[in-house]
Amino acid sequence: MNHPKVALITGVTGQDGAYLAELLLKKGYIVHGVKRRSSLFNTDRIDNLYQDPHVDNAKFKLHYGDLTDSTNLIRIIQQVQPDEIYNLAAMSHVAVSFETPEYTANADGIGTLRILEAIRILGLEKKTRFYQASTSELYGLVQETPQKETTPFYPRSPYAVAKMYAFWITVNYREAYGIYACNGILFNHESPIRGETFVTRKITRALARIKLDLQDCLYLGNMDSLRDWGHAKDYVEMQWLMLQQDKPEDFVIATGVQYSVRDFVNAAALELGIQMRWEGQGVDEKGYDASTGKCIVQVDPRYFRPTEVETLLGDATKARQKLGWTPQISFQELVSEMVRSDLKSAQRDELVKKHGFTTYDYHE
Ligand code: NDP
Ligand code: GDR
Repeated sequence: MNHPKVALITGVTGQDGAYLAELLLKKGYIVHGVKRRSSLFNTDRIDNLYQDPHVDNAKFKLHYGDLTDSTNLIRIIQQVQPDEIYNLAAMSHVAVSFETPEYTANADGIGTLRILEAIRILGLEKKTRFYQASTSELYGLVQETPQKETTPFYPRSPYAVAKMYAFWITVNYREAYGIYACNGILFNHESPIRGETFVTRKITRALARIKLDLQDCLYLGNMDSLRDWGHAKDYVEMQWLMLQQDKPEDFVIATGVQYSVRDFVNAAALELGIQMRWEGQGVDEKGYDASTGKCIVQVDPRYFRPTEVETLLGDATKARQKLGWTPQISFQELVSEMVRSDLKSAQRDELVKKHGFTTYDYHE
């Protein structure tokens, strides 16, 4: 009988980590995840996958760790002896990277080097395949539209610069040491478990709360920026596929369709039955609910970035041809799923606000 494959996921408590762990468990893998120590529980997204570590044969195991600690990474990789490592851990918020540039470089850039070095130090170059979570932010100030694997990079934030180091060190270790190492250059991907401060989730969460009178206004930054938004569930499938090929290569993963932040607001509002009407331009722009006349969206310059990535649009032809991949979930389905999920949470909060209690079956 074949032994089950063993995977190690850094960033397992994040959006992609949670979907990928679920996918790999379904495929029969033994999955190890690295989680950070936190003063509060930080495993919400993977609690559904939890397996009691006290029983034998648990298929999902967690280890404390951090990308800034190479001793810890070496020890975990030595213990786990993974067939595949998915390096998803990162300080992943572009705006926050301007506030914490040194930490971001350490975790997102050098952190990747630490894992690759651990593979070498432990002599696992021929055994362990490595996936690096690269990003469309590498294209930054875009040099070509749409962006594909050969489009030159021009990073525009400390986050993107750190990820650029991680991209090239992955390529270098592949070429220098023959490690099966790939970069997935993934364009933005979202879901109901997206972090609440990324723009899509911020919008769906706020509009759901505004709909139920739990919040008055949604403050946003650059409403004109254009993104190629896909669904995280689709994209983790690609991360796995990239490690199943005959030879390691880098791939762009994107939908090839672009929307603005304002389009996203409109789509979420439509889903909630809010009739958006827009006034003015730039920083003065306001969005009203036409049915009530209430101003519910305003631009707050505090959310502008020192250098912005105005437009991203991916060309995933290579992935389509070589990995046989096309995204399954449309933009409208993505928005609808996120809105429904956030409306449910808002309904729970509404009950607590009105009556001081909730019930489990309300609006299920
Ligand atoms: P999230 O921010 O949701 O998750 C990031 C994960 O990394 C969390 O588990 C977080 O832990 C962990 N983490 C952060 N810093 C460290 C550290 N120093 N050591 C160990 N773990 C750490 O990101 P996503 O799931 O959205 O993205 C996954 C990866 O893909 C990231 O590397 C991101 O940069 C990249 N990416 C994401 C895209 C997207 O659109 N989602 C597009 C392209 C690339 P904790 O839960 O404790 O905070
Ligand atoms: P991004 O995602 O920077 O593309 O990085 P984010 O959702 O943060 O921003 C997308 C665009 O929306 C604009 N924007 C706002 N953004 C946030 N967060 N909050 C706001 O209030 C707001 N108003 C407007 C931004 O300026 C930007 O143009 C994400 C992350 O997941 C990265 O880790 C990943 O590498 C890239 O996607 C691909």
